[in-house]
Amino acid sequence: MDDLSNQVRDQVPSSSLSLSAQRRRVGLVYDERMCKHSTPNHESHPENPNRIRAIWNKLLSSGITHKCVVFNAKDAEDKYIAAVHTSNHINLIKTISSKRTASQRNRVAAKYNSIYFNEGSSESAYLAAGSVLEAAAKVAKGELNSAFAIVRPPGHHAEESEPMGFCLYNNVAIATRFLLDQKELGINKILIVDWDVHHGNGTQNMFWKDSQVLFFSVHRHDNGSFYPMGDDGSHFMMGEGPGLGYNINVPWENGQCGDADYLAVWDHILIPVATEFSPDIIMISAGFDAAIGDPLGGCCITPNGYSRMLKKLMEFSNGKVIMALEGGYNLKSLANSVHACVEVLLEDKPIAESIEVYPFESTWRVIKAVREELGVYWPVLAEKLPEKLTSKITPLLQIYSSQSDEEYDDGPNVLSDDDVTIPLSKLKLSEDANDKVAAPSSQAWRSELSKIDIWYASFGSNMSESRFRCYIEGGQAEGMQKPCTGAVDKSQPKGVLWKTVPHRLFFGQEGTATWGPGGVAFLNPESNDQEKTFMCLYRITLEQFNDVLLQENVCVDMSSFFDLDVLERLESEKNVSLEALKDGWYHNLLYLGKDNDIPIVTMTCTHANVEEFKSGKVPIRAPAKEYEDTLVRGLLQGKQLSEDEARAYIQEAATKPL
Ligand code: X5A
Ligand code: ZN
Repeated sequence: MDDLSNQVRDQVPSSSLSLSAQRRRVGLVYDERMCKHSTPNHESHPENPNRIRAIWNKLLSSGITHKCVVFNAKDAEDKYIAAVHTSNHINLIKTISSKRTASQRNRVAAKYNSIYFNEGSSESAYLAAGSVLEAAAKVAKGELNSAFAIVRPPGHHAEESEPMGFCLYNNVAIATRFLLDQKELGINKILIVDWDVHHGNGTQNMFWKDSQVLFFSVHRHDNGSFYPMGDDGSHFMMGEGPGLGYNINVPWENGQCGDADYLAVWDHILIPVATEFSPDIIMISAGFDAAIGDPLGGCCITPNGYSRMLKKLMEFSNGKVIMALEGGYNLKSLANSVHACVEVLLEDKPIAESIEVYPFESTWRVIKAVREELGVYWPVLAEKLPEKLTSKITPLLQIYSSQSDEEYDDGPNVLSDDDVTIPLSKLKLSEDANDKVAAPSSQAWRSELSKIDIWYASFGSNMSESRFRCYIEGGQAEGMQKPCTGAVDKSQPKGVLWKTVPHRLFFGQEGTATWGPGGVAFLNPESNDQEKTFMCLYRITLEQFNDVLLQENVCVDMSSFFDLDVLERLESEKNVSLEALKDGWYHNLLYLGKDNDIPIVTMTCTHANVEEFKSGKVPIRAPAKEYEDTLVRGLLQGKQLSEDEARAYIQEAATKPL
């Protein structure tokens, strides 16, 4: 690994710091070989190799790797894996690369929940587990003060005998078991903090009856409707036998939780219990999919929030903390969050104070419920929280939770769209408290843009009026898996109009969260007289259109949006790609002329994306049945085509080469 040649490798950092001020020894494991695990046909997937590359690039470019002890991964030994997984499971993961063809692998993967395999999967899985184990061993032996293992595939969903939820081996569980089993290390009590936005079902089960391991997981639960679904993540799941009371779940009722919510859980559940438990070492299942801007999580922890959560944990076990990457799918947010954590591990920079923000009402409800259940086993929790504390709340923000036509990994977006109070910490994406805020701090643009009308031209599922109305009024139409929040201005479109345009309609992408496997509709931004695409136009305000754009795209940085300048540029340039929405698939605005002197605008992919479709880098793919039905319904409602004609129209768009 060339990029490591300048790193400090397994040696005391040569620094000019005096002995007493000697920097803490922080290990970092990264190994490019963990990028080998990827989708078999390069289908896009949130859990992809760029995740760890983005982290590593950020750490390299910031210079922080030079302050750390960097080491490569090595394979976990089967005997350590076997302490938490069955031999069948080990066999499966071991042989998945070598002993099967691609189609056999796909068939095996299909038996599991949210799993893909390719020829690199075995190697990556062994390295991920081995990295966490090695990092843990070095910290336990005192060679390092703490460590961060930048690994993939993640681990916490992996069960004893089943890969699941992008996880193959349960890396943290393997390392935890190892530490306890190596008696000479003298480790008898381990706290696992799982702050990934998803419940760590695998880890919970593996230590269910174990009182040496206190498993703590805070995650979205949404009444059992958030992945991994069901009751396993409820706070009534407290362990069994000797392990009773040593399993603590904090299940969020909703998304949008941020720094204030997590820190309240720290202050009123985790920290008091950890004080009582007094762990010998702490493992963190460090997923960053509760981070601001994450497409799967819908929460909004900032890098500063992670810093403060981590700092509080470093007060235990003499700061012996091993962090292992789990989820985290917004590359920018992921990299910034990890960087902030490594800074905290190094303890060479004070953590920025942040303005006071209160938790949600639902957060206090959850905290109270957890304290009530667990108070039986942890007397520190039994005490009732003072009313003057729990009455301090932030109203739920207006945040769009979009899982619409966009690609699988472009899910809910954190938007910054509250009219009066925007708690700053819920909006910050960058690491420093003083850095720019990820949203226009005032909502002044709304009143200006509410005076301008545009035609929003839809060619996909929004042709179905009931479907589109969800973007304005909020709600869930047939076939949609999640409700939309709607626009701030919920007034009806002022008109509906159908037109055809000389642009090519096509379908691409591997799948979407809403519609399942199958392509979604795009309009080639290049015009072509041979083509004819049906468009349903809605007359709405530019303010409303911004809210539609935000529900349709992932937005992590609302520093630019569709304002009058953009409208002017659009009329002259025809295409404007909105930088703030570039993580979404529909961030290219396309100008299609005027009707009644009102500009007609649609959103689609960019020319560059079209090239990726043409080259096969991103697959052309027919729409899923549900999605096709919605399009056909739209065309029928609009009286544009008969059902047969509509099906043929979609069929042609789905099959004709670009
Ligand atoms: C590790 C992790 C998420 C699985 C979501 C499946 N897994 N829909 O974040
Ligand atoms: Zn996760």
